[in-house]
Amino acid sequence: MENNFLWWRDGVIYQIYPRSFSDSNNDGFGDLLGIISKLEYLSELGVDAIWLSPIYPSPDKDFGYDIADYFDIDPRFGTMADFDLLLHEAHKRNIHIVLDLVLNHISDQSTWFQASKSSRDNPYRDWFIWRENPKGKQYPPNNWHSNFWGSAWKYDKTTEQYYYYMFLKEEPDLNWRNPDVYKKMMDVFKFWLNRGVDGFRLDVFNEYFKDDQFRDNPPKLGIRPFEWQKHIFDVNRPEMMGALKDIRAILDSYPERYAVGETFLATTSEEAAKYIGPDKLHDAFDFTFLECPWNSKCFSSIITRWNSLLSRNDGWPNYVLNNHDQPRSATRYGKREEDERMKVAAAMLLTLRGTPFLYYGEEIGMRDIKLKRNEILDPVGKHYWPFFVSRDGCRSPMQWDSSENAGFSKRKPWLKVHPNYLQRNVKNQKEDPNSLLNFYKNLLTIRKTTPALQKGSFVPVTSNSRRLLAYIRQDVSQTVLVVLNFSHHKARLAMGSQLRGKDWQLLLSNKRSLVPEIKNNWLPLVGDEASLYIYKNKK
Ligand code: TEU
Repeated sequence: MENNFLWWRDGVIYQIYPRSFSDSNNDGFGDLLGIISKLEYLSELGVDAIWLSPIYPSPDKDFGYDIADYFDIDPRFGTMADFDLLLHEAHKRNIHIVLDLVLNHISDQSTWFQASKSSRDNPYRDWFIWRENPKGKQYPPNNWHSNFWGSAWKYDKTTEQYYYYMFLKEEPDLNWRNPDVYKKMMDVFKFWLNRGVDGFRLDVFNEYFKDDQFRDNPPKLGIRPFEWQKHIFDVNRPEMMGALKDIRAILDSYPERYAVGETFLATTSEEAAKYIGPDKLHDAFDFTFLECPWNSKCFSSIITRWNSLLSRNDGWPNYVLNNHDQPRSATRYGKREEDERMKVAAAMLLTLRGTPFLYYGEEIGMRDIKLKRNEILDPVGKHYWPFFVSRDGCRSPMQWDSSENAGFSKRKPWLKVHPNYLQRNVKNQKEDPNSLLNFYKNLLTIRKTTPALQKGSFVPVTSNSRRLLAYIRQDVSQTVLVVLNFSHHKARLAMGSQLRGKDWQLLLSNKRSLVPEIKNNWLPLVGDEASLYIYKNKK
């Protein structure tokens, strides 16, 4: 490992959905002690950090994203002592802890909101956004829409005003313009940093501030009502930049701390990039990657754009193929139970110039569970059934082995296990040298021991191919060539002048064990091949 290895830049971050990872007390619900019991697994896998989806007390209307108290742990996950133990045990293994902070909104059951709604002159009243429409109480204050469904305004009979919410009505938005709220939010960061937390994933951070005049959003064409307006007044307000600066100053007052933002409604890489920089966030997610069909051209154009955008502001890219809100990549791209495409995807994710984010179970190719209507738990899935696939699909319990409930718990889990767990599980894949899990493990090891794959430059080799994606990662001492075949058919790569006549060694491949014969400067590939070659630069 290089001396100046920086965990969040050169390492790999693994997202855990804690209620679905490992259940230590067999109540059907994953917990912190469960995560601790799997740290050895994560350390062997080779990840440098884990991001935990929310573990704070929550009435669970939005599965933990409706937090009731930012300064505590939900008893279903354990205690603050368990959390401190997790920090200690993780740090012992060089695994960093990233917490999910949902500071745009809070649960309607929080003491803050309960106080705020109790009367118009309660000291907490202004902690939330209360408004009315001069035309009368039957009219919401403006045309803003909730991202989930319906108007973003909920009328409260007791005090005869509307409050604002972007997601569920049980998730009222905090008023970041109120100085006490602002200070409290900064205290949340300090509280967890002082405990030893290494970083944060900021849920919909670019939604913290809304237009101070509450102007109507202009109309536009779209599929669902939320898209019938341009979200210019309810999101991405300029005041955000000041808040990011303050957050960054707090983080920078501790060594090696990190924040990655979930850029809400960022439909282009440009929008995400503007929040990254030395006095802003270390990183912001670019979700365009997650939306690519299985087509190398799509990935390639995003990679090129993201690299060039971030080189302008010294930003560092990150790449993600899965999270807790989207159907899993193995479900989107995988053919039945086959994992060859998943190996190509893994080889891409783990060799790009940027921080890779993995999502639990991705390393064993977990597929989404299918739910009957009465099994759906996700409020968004319930509301839009059958037009929208519920987010429950990608949140099913981790498949550890073939014992009952996939070794996740001895009790019936809170959400059902995928029936393929009998074959598809960690234990089986550990034993199979050709498994997806071992492929991920090898990639992680290679990434860790090959400096060119961490900070090395990125040079595309292919640009306009639908089938092939090839690129070079290079530093002063080594050059790695990554060749990925997105098709099922054989293909060949033209070895241009920069690739010719080198003494290539095979680093890793899912399809071959030796460097193939390069005839007339064509490198052959079989279908679904992912291969990494290396040569040592002459000094
Ligand atoms: O997600 C914000 C967001 O963009 C999603 O609401 C997305 O539109 C939706 O999941 C449809 O795919 C964050 C969290 O990741 C999500 O789990 C929460 O439900 C949401 O914020 C509210 O906190």
